[in-house]
Amino acid sequence: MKRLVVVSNRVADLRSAQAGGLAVGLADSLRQRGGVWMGWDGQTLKYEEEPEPRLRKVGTVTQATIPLTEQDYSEYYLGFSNSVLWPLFHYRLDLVEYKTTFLDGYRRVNAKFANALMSVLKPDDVIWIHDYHLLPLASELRQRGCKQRIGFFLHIPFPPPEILAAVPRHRWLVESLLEFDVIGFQTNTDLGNLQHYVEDHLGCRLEPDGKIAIGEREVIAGCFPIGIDVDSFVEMAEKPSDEVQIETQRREILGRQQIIGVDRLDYTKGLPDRLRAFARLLELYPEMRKSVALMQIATPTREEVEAYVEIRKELEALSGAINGRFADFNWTPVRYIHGTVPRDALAALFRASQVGFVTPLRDGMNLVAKEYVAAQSMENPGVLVLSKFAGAAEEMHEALIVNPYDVDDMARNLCRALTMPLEERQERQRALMQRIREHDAAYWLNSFMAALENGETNRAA
Ligand code: GDG
Repeated sequence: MKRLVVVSNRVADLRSAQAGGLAVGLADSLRQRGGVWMGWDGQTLKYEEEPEPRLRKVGTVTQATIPLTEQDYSEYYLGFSNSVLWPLFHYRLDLVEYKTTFLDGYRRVNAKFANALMSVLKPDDVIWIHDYHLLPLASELRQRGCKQRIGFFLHIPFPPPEILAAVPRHRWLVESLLEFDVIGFQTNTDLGNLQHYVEDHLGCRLEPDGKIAIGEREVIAGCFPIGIDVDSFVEMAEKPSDEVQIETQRREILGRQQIIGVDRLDYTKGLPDRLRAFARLLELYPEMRKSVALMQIATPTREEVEAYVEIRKELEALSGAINGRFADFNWTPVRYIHGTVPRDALAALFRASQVGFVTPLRDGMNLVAKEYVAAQSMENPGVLVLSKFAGAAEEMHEALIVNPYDVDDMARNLCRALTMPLEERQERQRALMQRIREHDAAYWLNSFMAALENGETNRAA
């Protein structure tokens, strides 16, 4: 087997629990196969230096990390990646903030990654690059003479051509993307969006097997839905800590149900309307008051970007207002936690909650939806209420699928979930569990590697 070299903006700490889908999905997959993982070490230097990657072995994986400068951080990371590409790829043109220096920084850091990577590569390696920070990296590597096969996986949505056309230099971005040998997306919708763009804007031809023909070259573009390590999540869910057990028993004695939401605090996750939907539930169904509470864990992220400061303020105000309006001396309707919870506690909390409430406005996949299902017991499973705009909705049909912009629709489905008969819950759980087991982390890794190493076209989704 060839050595696998993975590259992403950050390298996750493989020994500790992480918040963030890329870290979770990749760590689960890479631990199994072993290899090299290269990325930024999270340090910012005041002055430019051409960095040598720092190597560190953790189990089967060698981590290779480089620092960035403060200017890189502001232009490449906060700027082009998170103030242009992130909002735009999530269809949020209103939140895009563009400056010319952002694009310069983006290109400079991709060149820096390419230089560092060239110093660790061996001729027989196979390279797998991740996410929107590194769209032009294959092109940079090819310019430096890299001959190895290079794959790319986009964890976030790929927007329709009319939206993509709003990014400055969008044509250059997509042409750079086509320098990869394999391009992977989460859903068929994302794949279709790239196909439309390359046909309409670049005049490329699509082969009957889905490959994109560019002159003499062929690029595989496919759908590879990311999954989780189901067994390890089940194991964590089955072993609740004393603290979680006591809290669950207290609720059971009081006859109270719990709705749970867990997200990075990001404007794409639909959090304000999720809270409004919960308030609407209490308005529409007064009998639910005191018998249900919402626990929302919102993990801080990208706090230097203005849009994230705004969403935090909005959520704090909303949860305060809902509690002010409905709370009683012995019942708090919303428990809003702005912080990070250990992964095993998260699994146990999912199992102890009767509804998993996952309502992004747009999401590449959404691993929380899969984790909530993995955590349920077959004897008494909870119900997943899932946004139709999460990539996960393409596979998880047995969830209650909602429109995250429609507060009434979400409230009605919350009520349906909270009152659903056991038999129906079990039927849905059985089907969902089977699906997340079929498309788990190992399947994702293996199907992508089959395309990258052997040129197999993926027909999974
Ligand atoms: C991107 C795409 C795609 C969250 N809070 C805590 C915590 N988490 C964990 C969750 C889950 C992960 O972080 C979040 O993953 P998601 O998939 O929901 O979302 P993104 O971070 O936006 O991920 C997404 C993903 O990449 C993978 O391709 O699915 O669409 O946007 O695993 O459990 N983990 C811990 N404490 C927390 O407080 N331990």
